[in-house]
Amino acid sequence: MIFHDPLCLSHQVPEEFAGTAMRPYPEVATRVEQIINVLSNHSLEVATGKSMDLSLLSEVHAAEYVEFMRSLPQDLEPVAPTAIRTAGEVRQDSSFHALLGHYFFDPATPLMGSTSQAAEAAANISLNVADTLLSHDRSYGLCRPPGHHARHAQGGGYCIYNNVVLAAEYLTRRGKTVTILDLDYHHGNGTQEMLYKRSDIQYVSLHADPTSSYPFYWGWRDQTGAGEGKGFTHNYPMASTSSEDIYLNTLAEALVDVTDYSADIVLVSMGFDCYIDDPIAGMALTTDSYLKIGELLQDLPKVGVILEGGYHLPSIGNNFYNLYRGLEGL
Ligand code: OKP
Ligand code: ZN
Repeated sequence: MIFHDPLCLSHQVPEEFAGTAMRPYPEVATRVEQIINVLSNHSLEVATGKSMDLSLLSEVHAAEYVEFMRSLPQDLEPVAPTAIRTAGEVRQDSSFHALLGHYFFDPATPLMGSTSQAAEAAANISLNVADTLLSHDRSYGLCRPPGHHARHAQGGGYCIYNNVVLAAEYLTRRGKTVTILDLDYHHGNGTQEMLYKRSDIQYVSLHADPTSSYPFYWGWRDQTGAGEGKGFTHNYPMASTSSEDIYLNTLAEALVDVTDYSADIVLVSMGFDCYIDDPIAGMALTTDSYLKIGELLQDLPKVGVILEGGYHLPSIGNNFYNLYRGLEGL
């Protein structure tokens, strides 16, 4: 099953702050539309799925953060935080801008009136993917906005809710062990942090070297988990310009961790931004590489794919389809 919700397309912010000037926002609705186009050209249908119980959202995330998102006015024009609260406090009567800097860790993640609805639709898709995996071997979610940077009580990095952690939590509550395999170019700092002390969800990530790539402060090789979770986080930082060879060899290495852990279900936090022409990244995967990645994952018994980044248009459509082909053995 491939899930999509038109509400995910309603979050459309025009630009982000890029150091000295604004630039067009790369996380556009067209990304998902192009995936759907390619899928429908191959006669593959996407479904909206069921309305799932979203109360889990306020457990995985701080209830007050979810409440803040729900309180945004429907007609809010795109706006990003101006100051990030790295210290100090917000108070009861703190202004909207004060709260924005409190609930976001990144000045480049604008919000607008439809953002909360879009983010809940993405979360709902992710829960549909998880639920489907209880009875099927494969499931895909065209989630947007993405999720892997989102923290327990903060958004950032284009992410509002951590879709993949939500799916993983849904599954562990039904007795399953889960691996999250994060193949986005950027490290999933939110995912890592939310699972760092847990042993029932393994986190394995391939990503660009944090010394030079966003999110800069996480994803080091020696971050391997803490307490109960010691040994259940595996980071594979790579040169930010890595070739297909380096990428696939590193993936083969990381898959040893995955098979050693032998989770009931593998959720792939799937970004397509390692693609050679991605406008905000720098690696060199091709459309063919995604077929190879799918094939490398083909023997895993149960796999769910949750969309994260990937900003080159229109290649994202064919890249998604090739991953699908590899995973399905088509
Ligand atoms: C989201 B996902 C790059 C600035 C990056 C935020 C990137 C968020 C990526 N020069 N700003 O992991 O694809
Ligand atoms: Zn990314």
